[in-house]
Amino acid sequence: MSGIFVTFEGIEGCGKSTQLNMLANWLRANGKDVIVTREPGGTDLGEKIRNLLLEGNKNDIFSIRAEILLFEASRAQHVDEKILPAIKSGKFVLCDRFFDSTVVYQGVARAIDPHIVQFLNEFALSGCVPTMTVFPNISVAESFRRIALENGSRDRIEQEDESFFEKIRDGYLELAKGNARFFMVDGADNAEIIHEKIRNEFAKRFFKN
Ligand code: Z5A
Repeated sequence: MSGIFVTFEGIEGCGKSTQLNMLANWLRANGKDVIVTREPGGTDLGEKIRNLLLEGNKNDIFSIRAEILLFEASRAQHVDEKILPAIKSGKFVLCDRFFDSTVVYQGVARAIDPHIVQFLNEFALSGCVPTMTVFPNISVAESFRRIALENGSRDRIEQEDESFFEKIRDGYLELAKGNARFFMVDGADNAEIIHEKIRNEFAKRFFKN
């Protein structure tokens, strides 16, 4: 038996976590065994790496090579310890961010050579590619508006300026173009409407019979 692996991607505040949790609740209500996880993180080691990556200030000296290797280290542990075993035992795995984040944040926005990003991703993934990727698309202005409403402190990467997040958004739009794995939804809609669209698409892809 083999499970289903779905990732949620997009710029900060686009509603990934909200939609992931709504989908998890719906699946559980339908008797499915669901695992909810996130990147960076998802394991004890991964959560320690997450703290290293997100604490501090955007002006701290943080080599972009060290940054990408830490994201990939977290991912390798996550795949081996949690994601692959769960998929093999038939569970539904829903993950908040995965390797597409590295493609756009480190590849597009930090301008690391895409061949190196691809090589490192493949090494960390060990063949573990998501079956579906949900992408709620919002404008950068809407992203900043939502984050400001939350009133919390911004992590090291969230402190980047608007032009950084414009590159991220463009990167995701480029990645999603013509890629059947992606399901892009208008993230500016009401959360319930978005959930209904995701649920319908999920049912179409995985509960055909
Ligand atoms: N990163 C990287 O660089 N490379 C990598 O390989 C990986 C990650 C894996 C992790 O942050 C950071 O690491 C991230 C990328 C980088 N940095 N940035 N920026 P994260 O994933 O933990 O956090 P985040 O990306 O910043 O997401 P978030 O702030 O948690 O937002 P979200 O999950 O997309 O949205 P949300 O929490 O569901 O909603 C945000 C707010 O909007 C909240 O108040 C909601 O109530 C509200 N909301 C949600 N949906 C709606 C709708 N439909 N309408 C109105 N308001 C809404």
